[in-house]
Amino acid sequence: MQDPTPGSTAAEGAAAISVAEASNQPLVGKKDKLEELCVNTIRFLAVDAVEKAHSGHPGTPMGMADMAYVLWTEFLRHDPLDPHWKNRDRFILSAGHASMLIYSLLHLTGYPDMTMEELRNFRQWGSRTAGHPEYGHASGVEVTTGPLGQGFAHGIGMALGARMLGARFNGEDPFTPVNHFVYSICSDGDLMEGISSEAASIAGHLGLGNLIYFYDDNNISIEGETRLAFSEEVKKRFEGFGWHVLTIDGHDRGAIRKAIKRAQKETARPTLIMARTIIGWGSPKFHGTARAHGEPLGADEVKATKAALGWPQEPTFHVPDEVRAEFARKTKKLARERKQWEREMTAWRARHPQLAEEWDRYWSHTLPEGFEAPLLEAAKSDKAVATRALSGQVIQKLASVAPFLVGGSADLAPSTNTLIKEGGSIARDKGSERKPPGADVFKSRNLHFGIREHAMGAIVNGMTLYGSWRCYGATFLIFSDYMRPSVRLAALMGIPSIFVYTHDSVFLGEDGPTHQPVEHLWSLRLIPNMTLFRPADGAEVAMAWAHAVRSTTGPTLMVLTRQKLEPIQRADDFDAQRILKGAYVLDGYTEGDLTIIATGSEVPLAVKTADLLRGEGRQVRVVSAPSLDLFDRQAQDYQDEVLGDRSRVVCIEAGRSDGWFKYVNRDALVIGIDRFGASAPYERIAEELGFTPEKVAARVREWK
Ligand SMILES: Cc1ncc(C[n+]2csc(CCOP(=O)(O)OP(=O)(O)O)c2C)c(N)n1
Repeated sequence: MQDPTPGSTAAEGAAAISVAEASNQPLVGKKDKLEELCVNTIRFLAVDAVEKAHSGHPGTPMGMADMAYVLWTEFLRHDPLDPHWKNRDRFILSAGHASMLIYSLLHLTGYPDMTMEELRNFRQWGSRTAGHPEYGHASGVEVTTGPLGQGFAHGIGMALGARMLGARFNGEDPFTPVNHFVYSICSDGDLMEGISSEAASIAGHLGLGNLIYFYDDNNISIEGETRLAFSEEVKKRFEGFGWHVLTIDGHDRGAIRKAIKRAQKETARPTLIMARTIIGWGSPKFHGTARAHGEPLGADEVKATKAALGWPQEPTFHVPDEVRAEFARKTKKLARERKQWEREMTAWRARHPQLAEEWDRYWSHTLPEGFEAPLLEAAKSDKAVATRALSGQVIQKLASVAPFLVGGSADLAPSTNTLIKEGGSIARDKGSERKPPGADVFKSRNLHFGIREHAMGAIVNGMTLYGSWRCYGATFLIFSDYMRPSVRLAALMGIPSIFVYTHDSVFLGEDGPTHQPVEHLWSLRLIPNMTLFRPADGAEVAMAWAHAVRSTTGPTLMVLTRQKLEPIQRADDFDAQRILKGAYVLDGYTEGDLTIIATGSEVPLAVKTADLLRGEGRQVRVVSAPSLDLFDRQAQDYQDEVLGDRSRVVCIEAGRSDGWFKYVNRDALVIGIDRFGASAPYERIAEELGFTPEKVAARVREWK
């Protein structure tokens, strides 16, 4: 290999390690040469794919290639032929813009669906090689990354999931079914984003020693050197969080190996390996510069880089035979561990049949036949009750039949009613502030996210992605804003995370407009592929939870009241499955010249208003719409039947009105709240904003 000639570079000072210096690989011996060839293959697959797509990020994979190579060929326990192996190490490329790095690794290690054709189709319509790695597109991509910081925090959910599962199944037996690591490569951007601090803080607090993160410390982001905006001492910061921090030259493969080994031995703290690297490593002109970050190198520079690293100019997407053989050899070795695990697992099952049954239940999320009935029973009430309280009752019942259901709140559990009674707390042991919790603590079911909604969203997703859990995170609806990026990712990935949002409207009262959601219902409903429930009574709450735990294709959002709601009178033979149509005619009046449709706390209001109007001789039907997302998925005929004449509909919901016009004509009456709320007792707010039966009835009379 020739040393590339460092050309003019904007990177000075700390960033300006020369390529020759950074390579630091005395090229003696066959092994080193072969290794160098393997690492350069990763680099040039990225370079060529970005060049062909005319878009992408070549410099970061070029800089990360050494760490990725060592990790993926010597440490990461995975089997491309069984990508869902339960005890595999999880790998997260948090710096999702460097996606060609993971695609190259998946290809070279032999994931059957990551063909050369896919690499050639990088960033093209229908390919598995999306611009940023997308969960479900390519096996081996454990989580969708791209919004910086998210992958970092999702990985912490996975590590927590692993510790919790281990606490349940790694017993006295010498064989421990769960003993893998969670690895990630993250970047400056990941560490700058606030979510990583929240998540790192929890990981340090809980002593998640099964986490090994690489920080690609290359001093470069889009606008130039990171020193423009980032000068904190990352090492001290993470040590402050309680992490074990190592610093290495990220191009020194020997140092990388040593660091991973040290990290694996550190069981009481998560490890951050700060790896100093050079972005665009190998590019004579652009290495160490922001220019290498987010655009193709360009034909001339590709040529120069290939020449500098002794790489053939043609063909593009070149994988030397010996490289292919080397990856195959090393992957086969790592994959052996899977087979060994399977064998030991079979023996373990025979020794512990009951535990094995439980293990299967966790992974299949099996629920007893007819499990909804006790939920419905638990949520029955003939008194006024807040839906958050009903939800709390349902959670207890559900938790008793679904051991895989766990969750927590961002320091609001007494208000969100999400604590699993007798579920214990995942927290540090009392009296040992700096000592990580003992293994037993992870047997508990209640998570305490602290006041960290951003991380909570991502951790719930990480737990869900892990595979054995159904996990919820709870806070006030207003603070869903603080976790929206993760909620969106859950929907995009199509995973069944559960988000519980209480204090769902201005009717939370005295806390005032900072705490009163107005735009949130519609804002959340705009996210595709998720199901928002705003239940009106116990039956709807129970069915919402039943939907949430059964879902496999997207997140469920539970939106619940703080205030008490009058119970809804239901016929004895009411079929609760109707609730899952999303909207249904509530009372017996199937004919009616007016339809009032409402959600959650406005359903009892609709019922009372209808009574008033019926007293005046009008035909009125009431429709309860606990989930407009489910309603949207019903056949057109059903939707037409429920809504009736779309000019003769009154919609009532304590939130922005705009979205309702999707269901009704412009001349329909939509009673919403198109202003911020106010601080006052909720009865007064209802009076002022016109949310009383008398005021609604008056609006109806005025209208038609
Ligand atoms: C939340 C978020 N904000 C902004 C971006 C756009 N973006 C993509 S990469 C990047 C800079 C990243 O710099 P760094 O993390 O150091 O990556 P490197 O330059 O090393 O590739 C930015 C701002 C993003 N992907 N996510």
